[in-house]
Amino acid sequence: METIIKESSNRFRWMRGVASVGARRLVLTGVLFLTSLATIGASFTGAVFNDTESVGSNSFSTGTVDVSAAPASAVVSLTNMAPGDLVTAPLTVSNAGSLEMRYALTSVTTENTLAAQLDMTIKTGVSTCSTGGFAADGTALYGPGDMGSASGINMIGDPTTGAQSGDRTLIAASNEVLCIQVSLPLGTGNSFQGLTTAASLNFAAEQTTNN
Ligand SMILES: [Ca+2]
Repeated sequence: METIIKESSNRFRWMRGVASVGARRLVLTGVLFLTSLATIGASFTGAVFNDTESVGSNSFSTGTVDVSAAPASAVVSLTNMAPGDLVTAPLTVSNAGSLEMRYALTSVTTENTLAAQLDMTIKTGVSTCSTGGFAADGTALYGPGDMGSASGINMIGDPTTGAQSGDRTLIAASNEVLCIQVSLPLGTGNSFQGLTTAASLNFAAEQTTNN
């Protein structure tokens, strides 16, 4: 009886040993299989051809609108005027910016009485911008009309944003000469003696692009 029990106990241990070896083999096989999968996966991700390209230097800059006038002041001045006197002088308007511009000119005077009595004419294309040459050629842009007013008179175009009748266009780095003549008409009465007025010729420029 005891022998039978020992025998079956030994057989049980043997069977357990066989089962244990089998489990270890199964685990080892599983590990090897997973390792193989990982290796295959790694070889797929690491072996594709690839490339990149960078498009650089996408730079932007803004242009400029810059109007200048020469001479910068006192283009036409005359003191101690008598009826019949007149003065003529050129004024160069330049586009000193990098963008095409459109400009307007407004005259603002220190008072209204003498400013309204003085006659001002502005022309382009005058070959000889002098009192003697003024009438010979050119195209009138203004006048003869008032020299200005305290609230301002638009002589060339309109400083309002956008294109209006009379606005002048100048491409970048170009200029044009305005020939200006101011006269005190011969018929000016005694009430205008001893008056003084001063005009500021105000240029307003704006871009023409998208405007
Ligand atoms: Ca305008």
